Amino acid sequence: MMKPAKLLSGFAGIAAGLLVAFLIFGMGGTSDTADADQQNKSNAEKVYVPPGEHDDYYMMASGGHSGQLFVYGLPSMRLIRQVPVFSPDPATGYGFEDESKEMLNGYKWGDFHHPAISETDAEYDGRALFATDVGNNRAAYVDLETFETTDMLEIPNIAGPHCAAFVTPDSEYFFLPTRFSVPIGDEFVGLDEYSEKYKGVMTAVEPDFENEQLEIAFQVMLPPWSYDLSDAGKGTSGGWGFLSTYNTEEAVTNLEINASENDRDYIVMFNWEEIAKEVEDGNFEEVNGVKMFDPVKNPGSVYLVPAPKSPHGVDMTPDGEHFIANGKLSPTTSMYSVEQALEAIENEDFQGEAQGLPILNYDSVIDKEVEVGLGPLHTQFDDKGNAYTTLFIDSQITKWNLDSGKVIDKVDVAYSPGHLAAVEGDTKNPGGKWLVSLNKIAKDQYLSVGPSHPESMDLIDISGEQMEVVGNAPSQPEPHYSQIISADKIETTEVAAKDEDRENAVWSQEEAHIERDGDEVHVYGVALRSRFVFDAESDKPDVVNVKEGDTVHFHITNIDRDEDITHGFGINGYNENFEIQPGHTKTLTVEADKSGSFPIYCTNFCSALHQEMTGYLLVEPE
Ligand code: CUK
Ligand code: CUA
Repeated sequence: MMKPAKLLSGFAGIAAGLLVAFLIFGMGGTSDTADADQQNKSNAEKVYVPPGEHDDYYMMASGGHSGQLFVYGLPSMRLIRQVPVFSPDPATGYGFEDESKEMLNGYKWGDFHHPAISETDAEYDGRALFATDVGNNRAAYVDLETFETTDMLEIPNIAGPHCAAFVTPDSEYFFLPTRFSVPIGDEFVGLDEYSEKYKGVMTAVEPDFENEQLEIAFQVMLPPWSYDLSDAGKGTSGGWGFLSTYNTEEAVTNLEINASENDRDYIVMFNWEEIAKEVEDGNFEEVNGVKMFDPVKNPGSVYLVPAPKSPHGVDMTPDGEHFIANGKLSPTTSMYSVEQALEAIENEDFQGEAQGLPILNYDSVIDKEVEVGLGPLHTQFDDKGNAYTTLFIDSQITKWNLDSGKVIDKVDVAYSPGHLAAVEGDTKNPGGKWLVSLNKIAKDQYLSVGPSHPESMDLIDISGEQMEVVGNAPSQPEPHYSQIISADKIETTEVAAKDEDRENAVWSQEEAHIERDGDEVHVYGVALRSRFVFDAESDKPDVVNVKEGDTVHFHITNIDRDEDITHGFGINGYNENFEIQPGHTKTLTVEADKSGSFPIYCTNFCSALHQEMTGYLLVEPE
């Protein structure tokens, strides 16, 4: 230790001393830069997942108007998979091969806003994810063992189920209230009768986990307002659902101005357990084959709570004792007490009614108003009694305490956050480790691919007192919402079970054959590394001969039963392609309306001889 001191003697020592002093006092920026570098390094370590290792969480992000689901790993923010839900996908052949084509039923797009993971006892259970389509009024079941869409429901009597999906604590139902109001029934009604004849409709969908299917249980007729966001009660508020409304002005045009006149809109509180009982007792009318419940004719299950101007998100606290409404045009967020609301209902403590529904007295129900900042949209929670609210206008996240209502911290995000998602954030036990800000605008964040830039997301460490932005990544359009589930709750199927009785399946090369019935041709083929076998008897087993005008059904089984050995099936010049996962059977129906020689080839690189995995479709002219 003495050596350096010795070196600092005499003139050299003075010069070195000056240099040190200069470095410390003269160039304050250098130590700032060093601090920032150190900070970046330690942040990078927090989110670094080494090659071959896995993330701790799955983030299931909705793809908005792409109609798809995007699966990211956290904390790395790596995009792991795009799962087609409401729109066709040429890579997997979703919407091309028969089964998914039938499910999509001709729809070209969907608008997927809010994913909901199934729950058991108010915790994500990792069985399924429910998706809703604002664009074309559908709901879908995504199986989380295979990450495939297994069922699609087209829902009548509704327009734009934006205020969805929220799942009840034991996945009895998930609810789809609508953004738009439309006339009930098939009769045409003009906008001059909007207030009387148009209705917002909420649909209760019942999942069937065994068959991975969905069914409409009932619908509830609501006033002609816009329903924006929702959440399910749990604990004290179990059995209840909460929706935010705007346009209670009932404007039919120029909503930007006309739907922002009232100082207050409402949170709709409804007792779904009670409504389900009423429906069971026959208190409904059938509309287009669905049981429609009218809460005005059957009072006692739907109530209104005044909320700050044009509320957007409504979120239940993890203990189910409070609900929080964010008024997007107000600088405050309102926190209500469930206990007080139930008491007000009990005592008929009403301040009036709207469209035949009682309005609870605001002062009796409000717990506190919190000054969070400008443009509050959505709120999430941690495991320490704190809430996190996005501020769209301020481009910030506010952390505030649920008990005290005090703002603890604010952090900048890039830019204009809509939703935010905390790990296990909608459950009764939020994880408290990470929060992702889902930003609407990326501007200068990445290499420009202008004029259209991606959306962006910030990863925020919320384990400490202060929030810390530790990562940022572009995201796929458009991340309205996501839910983040602990990776150990997801158990995937790697290879489909060999089912000897499966319709249209052929389990060996020797059994591959072609059947003809008039102009219907059925090819029972197999795909394996690295060939197609369509007809074992033929000296050219990978060639299919048909006549112009025939309908060809390719039933192809992937008999490679190894993890991740997927084969593709593309027909050159016929505009068809699909994938077959290991152990699966898929059917593609092709109208052979064009004569000629069309190469068939495997489109998914599967082996060293993948390029050799080919065949021909020969269509003889009429
Ligand atoms: S909405 Cu609030 S920011 Cu569709 Cu959930 Cu997008
Ligand atoms: Cu099979 Cu490439």
